[in-house]
Amino acid sequence: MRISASLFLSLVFLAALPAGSVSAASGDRVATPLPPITIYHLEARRSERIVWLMEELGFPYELKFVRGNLGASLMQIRQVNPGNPVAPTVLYGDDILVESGAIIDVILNRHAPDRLQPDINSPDYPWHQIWMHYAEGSLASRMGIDYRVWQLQPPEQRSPLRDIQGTVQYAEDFLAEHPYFGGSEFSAADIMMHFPMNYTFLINVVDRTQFPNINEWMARVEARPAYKRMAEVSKPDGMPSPPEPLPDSARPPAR
Ligand SMILES: N[C@@H](CCC(=O)N[C@@H](CS)C(=O)NCC(=O)O)C(=O)O
Repeated sequence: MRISASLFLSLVFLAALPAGSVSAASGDRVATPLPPITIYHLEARRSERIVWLMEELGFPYELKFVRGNLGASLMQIRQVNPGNPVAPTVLYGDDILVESGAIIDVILNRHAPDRLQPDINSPDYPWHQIWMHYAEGSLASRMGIDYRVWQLQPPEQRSPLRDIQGTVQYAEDFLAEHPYFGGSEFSAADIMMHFPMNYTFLINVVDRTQFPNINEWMARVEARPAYKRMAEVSKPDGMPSPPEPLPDSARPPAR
């Protein structure tokens, strides 16, 4: 079989790509080589999203945390990122990256543009974007506010404003029609949604038995080999210092 000169050159180029880079992506986006990545981590906290992403992609990374000691892990983060010591803090070459959604976007768009996100022109793409942002912008923020407020003073009636119940219900309704937050396929939006969804159930700000689609989705994504590898390396003992669940009686009554 004859191989044309340009095909031959492409094959040589692909073979020479360094670890962490991929071939030309969909459209005209081309992956660039991945710089060294170090993930500063707190066990079973948001930084697990980046570990999970790297495991899904099969990309190399170094993981820094002190097993079973969130305070000591946070001290490590403070040393590299004193101005904003949060997890994830990611050393990306010489740069320090924060905000899990932004970190995921940088890694995917630069180094794996054809992975873990629907094609930009597909019907799934707007939904993928919505859930990428909903995870922190709506779900995590309402979960945190309602938990703290209801802990201090259990409400006698439900607020007419959107609260965590409606915020989770919206996700439940979406999953009645779609298998993943990425739409028809697993995407980085599922990685973004998992942490706040799991935490919402853990702190008992909603009754998780009311959300069968979310429970089923959670079991399905947690069965992924990359999730299991992430759990093994980044939370070998589960969650240290878990938050105290809200008593059922501290949730507002149904409308
Ligand atoms: N929106 C940020 C939130 C980062 C964040 O608050 N991380 C928590 C862990 S889940 C943290 O580092 N907390 C330590 C602290 O607040 O001192 C992201 O998505 O990365």
